Amino acid sequence: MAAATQSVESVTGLLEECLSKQGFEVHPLKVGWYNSLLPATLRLSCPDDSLALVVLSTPAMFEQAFLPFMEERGCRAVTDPIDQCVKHCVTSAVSQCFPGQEVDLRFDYELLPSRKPKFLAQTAAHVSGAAFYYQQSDVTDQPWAERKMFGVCVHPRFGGWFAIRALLVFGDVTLGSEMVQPIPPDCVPTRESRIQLLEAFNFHWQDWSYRDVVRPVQTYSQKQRDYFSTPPSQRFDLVRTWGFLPREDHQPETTLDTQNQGKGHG
Ligand code: B12
Repeated sequence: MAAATQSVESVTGLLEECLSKQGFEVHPLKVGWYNSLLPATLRLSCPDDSLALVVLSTPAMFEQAFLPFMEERGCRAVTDPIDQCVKHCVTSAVSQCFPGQEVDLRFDYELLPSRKPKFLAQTAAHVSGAAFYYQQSDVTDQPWAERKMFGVCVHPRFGGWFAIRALLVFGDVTLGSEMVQPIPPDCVPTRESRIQLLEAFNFHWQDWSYRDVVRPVQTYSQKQRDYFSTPPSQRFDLVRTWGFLPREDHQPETTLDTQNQGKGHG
């Protein structure tokens, strides 16, 4: 497909058509919006007017993509099963929608040789307008003294019941200057609610209360909650109890530079 004929709407729409059926959302952004916030070591190396798409998983991904993936492929005790599934869905969608086109795919769990993340998922989600990234600096008169508080994105429809999975960079699709950067909905507007959100995310993330900071339209099913509440090392045993049998007859994954964060980000 010739790059010159592609508009942001056509690229986003094509991928969305494939991935929305599997419980993913796709949001476009201009690389420059992302790069302008980051130090050189974390910036993307393509031109600032290039198109990128950030891919989020919604609560439906578990039933619409993950369980069918496990059914079809069995569980493979190599890398995290959710990561394998997301990679499979995104890679297949990209080769189906953009055959022969060069697309730089980056997943949330991948690291650069410098051990830094291949992309900052929350910054990308914020600049695309998909989910507001609440950071320590968004709280005036902070109550935490010198302590570092990790920031968290809140989706206007799913609250914290989603994850940011991938960034697709189209170095040969150039966006015009008329494309305006969207502002993500500020659904946690007060100082008190932001403090509550950041404290829940940093001090009690295991109870998942941070996910309900806004009333979500959909949350994770009981099965999905059981899955993510299980420590990553025991998830293979859990999925076996659901009837998914292990398969060892596969080729190992080819991305040797990838590494799980060990937390099993859900
Ligand atoms: C490393 C990592 C961790 C580490 C360190 C956390 C951290 N934030 O540094 C640990 C292991 C502790 C961790 C834990 C968790 N994590 Co984690 N983690 C990551 C990971 C892989 C990279 C984050 C990172 O290193 N950032 C680097 C730091 C320096 O970035 P930063 O603080 O945002 O700073 C940048 C911005 O401020 C930017 N910037 C500057 N100015 C401005 C201005 C604006 C407007 C903006 C937008 C940006 C911006 O510049 C800075 C860099 O120079 C991301 C996935 C990814 N690839 O991004 C998931 C991720 C952040 N984790 C996530 C989650 C859910 C968790 C857990 C709840 C675990 C879980 N299983 O669910 C816990 C919660 C935290 C806790 N209490 O422990 C989710 C968060 C989703 C969300 N809604 O925001 C992510 C995005 C993964 C995902 N797939 O969705 N995590």
